[in-house]
Amino acid sequence: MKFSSEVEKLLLEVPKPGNWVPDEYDVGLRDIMVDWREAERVDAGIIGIPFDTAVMGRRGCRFGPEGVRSSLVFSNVYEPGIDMDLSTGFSVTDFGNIDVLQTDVLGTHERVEKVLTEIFRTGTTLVAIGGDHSLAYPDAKALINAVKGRIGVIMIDGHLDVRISHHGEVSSGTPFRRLVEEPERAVLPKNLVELGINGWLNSRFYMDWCRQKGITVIPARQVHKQGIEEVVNQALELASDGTEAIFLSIDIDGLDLGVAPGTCAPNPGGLSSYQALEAVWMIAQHPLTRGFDLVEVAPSLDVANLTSIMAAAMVMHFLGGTKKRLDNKKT
Ligand SMILES: [Mn+2]
Repeated sequence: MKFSSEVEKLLLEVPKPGNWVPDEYDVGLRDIMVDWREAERVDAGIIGIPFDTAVMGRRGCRFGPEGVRSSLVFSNVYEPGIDMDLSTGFSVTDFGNIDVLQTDVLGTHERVEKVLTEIFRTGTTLVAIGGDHSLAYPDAKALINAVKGRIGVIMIDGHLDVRISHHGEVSSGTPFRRLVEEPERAVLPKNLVELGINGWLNSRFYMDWCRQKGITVIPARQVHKQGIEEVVNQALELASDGTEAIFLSIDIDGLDLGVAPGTCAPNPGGLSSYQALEAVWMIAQHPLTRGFDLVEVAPSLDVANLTSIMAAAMVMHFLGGTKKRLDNKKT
């Protein structure tokens, strides 16, 4: 693949997976994933954004790409439950990590938007592994640039992330307010669905703002009572209403702290691993879905790698759903 020289300079070398003694009948993601520099064209790709300077609390998710990748590359490419095999008729690449600016939030966002815009323009379905949640703004903005129209956004998170924030500074708590107030108004409030909001983590002030704007908030408790399938179908209907593409953004703290302890703000009562995987699987298959960012995985705060393993499984389900979407398009 080829990009502008500016973007190629911003893509760091693709990390090599560690040593492993495989069962020769297994096919792992490491066996089918190619370096973007050697790829002709690809169906899907992953990219890492090692940046956590916008986190207000405990940092560490700049090591998210490293943690998630190390679980991800050793995943087998077959899953019996969804009966998905990525080893045939599906091309996937690793774009490596973006050369971020460690202490400059907006400067980093500018780089991220530039790189992701060019990748989305190739038609590649992209998974961006963060990094903190402030990145959802440039990540989704890149998709807006590529489709030149309105997009729908489904986010899974413990927090509303529509803060004005301290003195109005950009933080990991502000991306969805920024998206709704984005200059081109490419994300209408009616096309934004916040799923899994939960816990004693949010303010009434921001909940009222979401309601006044017309943003749909589906708390985790409602997901548990109503069932994941019903709420995801509802979310997809809203996000696809009059839009060109759908972007999925998952803050790992939208999942229960039992399955995602390794994050800045672990969340009791969040989504179960099954609910999260099913949501990703369903959303990835929607004809409009083009991008996914998975953020706030902090390996240094993790317990026995659980959070990285959980995150890697969601990426695999997203890749599986993407293959299914592309297969559906062919038939
Ligand atoms: Mn968040």
